[in-house]
Amino acid sequence: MGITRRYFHKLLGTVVSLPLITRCSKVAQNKSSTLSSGNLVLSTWNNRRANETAINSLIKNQDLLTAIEKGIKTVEADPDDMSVGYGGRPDRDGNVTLDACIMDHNGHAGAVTYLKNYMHPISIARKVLEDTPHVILSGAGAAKFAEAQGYKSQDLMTDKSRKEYQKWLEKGLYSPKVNIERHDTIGMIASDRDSNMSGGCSTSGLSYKMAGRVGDSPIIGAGLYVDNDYGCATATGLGELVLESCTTFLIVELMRQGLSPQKACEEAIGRVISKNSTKNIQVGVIAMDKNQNIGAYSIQKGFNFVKSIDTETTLIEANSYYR
Ligand code: SD4
Repeated sequence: MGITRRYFHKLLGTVVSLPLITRCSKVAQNKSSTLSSGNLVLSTWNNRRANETAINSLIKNQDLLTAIEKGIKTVEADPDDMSVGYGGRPDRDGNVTLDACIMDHNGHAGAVTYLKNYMHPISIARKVLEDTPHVILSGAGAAKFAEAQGYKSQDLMTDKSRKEYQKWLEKGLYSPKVNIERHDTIGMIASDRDSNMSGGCSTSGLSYKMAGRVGDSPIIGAGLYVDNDYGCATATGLGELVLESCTTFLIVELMRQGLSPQKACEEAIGRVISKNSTKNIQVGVIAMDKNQNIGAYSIQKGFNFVKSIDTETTLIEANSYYR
């Protein structure tokens, strides 16, 4: 039997907490003052069903990872969401390749990248977290692991995505633009009634990307980051820009230094804008802190997200840099 992650962590021993700088400590000390009594789930874009599934799971007292996995699976199985799982647009070679990650409140993560033909990469990412000593499995190795875990590969193209792909092949041009990319990637962050936080992210990546391309979504600190003491964040949009600025790590780090989730999101998007030409590019982020305060921001108009508190789910338009 291999070394499982749990055992691996045991081998590493207990994590020693380091003293925090004064400004950070203040944030931590305040945490009980405005604490919400309930569960909170946020997801990028109008992923209402995913949110409702996740929050219902939390209401039933299921754990955060189960709630997140269940929520994200609804999108992965939805043929009408063409940025995630089944029905996701393929790469240039006609392969649907999937990226996903999940991160728990203990700061541990699992991810799969460039995984072909499995409907539920989020579940396989969770298995990587729970049953291996690793954080990321990629490509053929991830597929081998998925098979060993009992997952079955299947064709993830639908008639619609195949037709669109055939049409795209006529010109074969690739130039990502604002929302023309029709981003629908699901990044989900959640906090339970004990104020623990976790998150997950799943995507088929950019439509018609180069074969082998991996985006931000499965990369910890880029597409998703959770620090249970301070907050969590997830991103969507043109992954290359998110990867190059470690966007979600930055957001959480800024919250750790005392910024509100909203200000942290704005600062992180500002960082992307300051280093890139972003007139036609979309990146959107959402975040929450330990007190369940939330933030969201994007480069372009048109980014929205869903928020569920107990039984109420609302779609919210994020503010953006360009209006
Ligand atoms: C990627 N960030 O692979 C993803 C794309 C995305 O909705 O968010 N699409 O770059």
